Amino acid sequence: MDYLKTKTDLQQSLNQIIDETPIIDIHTHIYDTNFKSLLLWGIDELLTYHYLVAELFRMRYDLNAEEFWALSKTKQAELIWENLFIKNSPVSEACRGVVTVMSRLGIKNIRNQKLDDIRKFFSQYPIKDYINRVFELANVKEVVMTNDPFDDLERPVWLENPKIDPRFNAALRIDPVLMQWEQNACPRLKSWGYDVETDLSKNTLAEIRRFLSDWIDRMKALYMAVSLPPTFYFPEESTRGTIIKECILPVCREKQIPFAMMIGVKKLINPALKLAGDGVGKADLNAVENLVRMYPKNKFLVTLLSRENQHELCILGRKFGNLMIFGCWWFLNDPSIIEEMTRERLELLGLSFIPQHSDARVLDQLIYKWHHSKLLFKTILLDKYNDLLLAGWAPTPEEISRDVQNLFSGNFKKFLAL
Ligand code: RAT
Ligand code: ZN
Repeated sequence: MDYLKTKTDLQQSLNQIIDETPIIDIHTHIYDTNFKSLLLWGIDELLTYHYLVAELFRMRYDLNAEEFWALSKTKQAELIWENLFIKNSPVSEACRGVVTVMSRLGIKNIRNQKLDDIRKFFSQYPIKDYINRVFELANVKEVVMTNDPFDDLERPVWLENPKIDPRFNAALRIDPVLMQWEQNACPRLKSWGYDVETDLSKNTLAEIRRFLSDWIDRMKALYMAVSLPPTFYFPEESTRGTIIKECILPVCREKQIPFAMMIGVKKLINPALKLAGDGVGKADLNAVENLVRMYPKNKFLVTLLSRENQHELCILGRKFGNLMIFGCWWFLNDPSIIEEMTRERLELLGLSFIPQHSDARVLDQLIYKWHHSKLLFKTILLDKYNDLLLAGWAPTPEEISRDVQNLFSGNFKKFLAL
């Protein structure tokens, strides 16, 4: 056996394994080419990412939001470039991300480039080649999209039975069913031929189940997903509570797919900023505890937006095998917090979690989100294996490779197969 007996040996082996192990990115907002304009890529999309829009309004408090939104995308991108990259150093994680993407694509001397020249660089690629290039650079072998049947651009694509690129898996996103039943989901289901009423009669609940099943089958969805506010509770005598109990959970059981809950978003605390206007709040984890205990035959994928919830979530994870903790979501996807959360999870959960997802909204972001996280995983795992070495356990490269594979794809696949 080839045991790794020094920190230097561990480091060499680990760095290579982390670079070479392909990833399944379990939550993104990117699409395959069938979805046409929904697939975002290139420099203008990178610069107008909503994380950067929020940062622009800090630097330019004088800017009127309506005037900003009325500008063309190229003008918005120029404003962000000028204010967040030229007039100030781009040190925030989202700004650094844009720089990493450009560097790793081979753009030299980024700071002295004209945006128009960078645009030309991106436009040299046919989109299919560009997808391959990005997947290769990020070493991502598959992604899971976020698929919303209530989206008027997305829904018609699915209805034409598209042949989806096998690297792009689907997840059925159902926020309107749980968050806006009366005013939005109910009338729309009705218009699509489901016999539903706003009251939740037996028949309406059966029709909601039929709707969910139809769309899981149509999309071949790997899981059903929702984003929930910090006030989310379960069990609850409410429309949301009833639909979860009577529709979501039974359909997930029948289809043997997980229910993914992303909890902690305070939607539109600053409405003028649109997608960039959401905030965060601490969730009540009794809700998750009740769900995983009351429904042992259901599988739950959970990520929480509040840093303050993370330790409690790990403890819950130790008690319930039907709970799979994933990712450092959105406001947590920053080096200092990824570092803290990943160490905490390794210490409390061993290797039984999914350390990261990208949440990429722009294809190219796969490059930086994974590059930055992998840099951190190299340091964190080196510490963990070295501590183990000092305790008297020398791992082999094969064992490290097995562990990293589980973190990067295996844990997700095994959880789906349960
Ligand atoms: O991270 C984000 O980009 C957010 O805007 C949301 O998309 C969030 O991840 C979600 O899926 O609701
Ligand atoms: Zn997301």
